[in-house]
Amino acid sequence: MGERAILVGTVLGRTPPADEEESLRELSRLAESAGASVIDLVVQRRPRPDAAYFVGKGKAAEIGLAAERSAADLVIFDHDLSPSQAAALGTLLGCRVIDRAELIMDIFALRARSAEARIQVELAQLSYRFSRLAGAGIEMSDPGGGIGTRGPGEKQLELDRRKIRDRIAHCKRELKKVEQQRRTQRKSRSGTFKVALAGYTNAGKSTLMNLLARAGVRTEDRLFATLDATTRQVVLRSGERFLLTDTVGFIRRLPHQLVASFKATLEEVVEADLILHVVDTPHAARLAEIAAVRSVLDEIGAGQTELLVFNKTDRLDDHTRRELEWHNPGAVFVSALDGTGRGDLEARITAAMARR
Ligand SMILES: Nc1nc2c(ncn2[C@@H]2O[C@H](COP(=O)(O)OP(=O)(O)O)[C@@H](O)[C@H]2O)c(=O)[nH]1
Ligand SMILES: [Mg+2]
Repeated sequence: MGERAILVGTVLGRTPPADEEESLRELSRLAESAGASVIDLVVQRRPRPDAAYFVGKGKAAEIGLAAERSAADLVIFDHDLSPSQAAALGTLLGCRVIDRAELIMDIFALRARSAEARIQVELAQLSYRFSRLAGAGIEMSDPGGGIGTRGPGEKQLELDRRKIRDRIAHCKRELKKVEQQRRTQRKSRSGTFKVALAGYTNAGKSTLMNLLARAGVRTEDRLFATLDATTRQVVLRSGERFLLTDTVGFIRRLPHQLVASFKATLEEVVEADLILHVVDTPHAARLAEIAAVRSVLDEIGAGQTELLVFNKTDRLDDHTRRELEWHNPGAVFVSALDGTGRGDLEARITAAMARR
């Protein structure tokens, strides 16, 4: 039996409620991916977060009661909590409290297989924990902390902080080596046209990789099945060659610690000549997902040409398809699953190669 989780979403300010609903649906999938079972959902509307409890003390007490009644192990907040909010909520709710960022990092930790991915996830988690400890330190040295909160407590904190800092330095050194290896590899491949797949998690990037390159990459109907970068050579019927890279998918509000620590992996996207931005087209939230992917691409500095690839057309109705074609004249429509549109996509890649 997995942990029993209550999810808490907050519709802030002028956010359309539908956006928070979609975000909560996704949080629910994330929680299940991490092995939890979702037993309750709480949605609240407020103009801005409460400084002390995020959802406000009254709502927090209500969630506490619900947690007690349903014997929940865990309460997951859809928004990022400050260290002091997380601590205050933990005390009030009487069970473990985590936020979206921690949940996403947890899933990354579950999925990490290669040494590189493991170090990258560890670095992200440590950076996150370190920023929390730094916050705790400030609170503990607050005059309001009182007798008993300083002294040994502070020293323990100092020790933890030093241990974490040492470990962070270790991870960074290891990743430097990986980056160096990748750079050498890339140098040996320079001259060959490079195409990178990017997109929301579960959009079908790995399936498309397997279609084009017969790569045998793991594809699954789950979030973050792929964390590593896989590069294969594709030889088209015309005889032309290019390198295709499949890599980690993105998500709304991807914790920036993860983006930062996956720098070596994401460098493959930054260095590509062409980005295939794969979209889960039948998904109602495709526009928000496209925006989320573009914001991560911006964050990593991938400013090059992007070709929108509307995938899963086998499950798309005609009306939606015509509408998308009208609004995105440059896009390609494919089904990575049954191969429809493959010729179009290959022609577009060839055209991009010719332009270079
Ligand atoms: N119906 C349909 N399903 C697809 C298509 N492409 C991928 N999928 C499914 O979508 C899920 C996620 O695919 P995957 O390639 O692992 O996504 P990734 O996270 O972007 O790498 C899997 O269950 C795939 O079988 C498609 O063109 N049509
Ligand atoms: Mg994948």
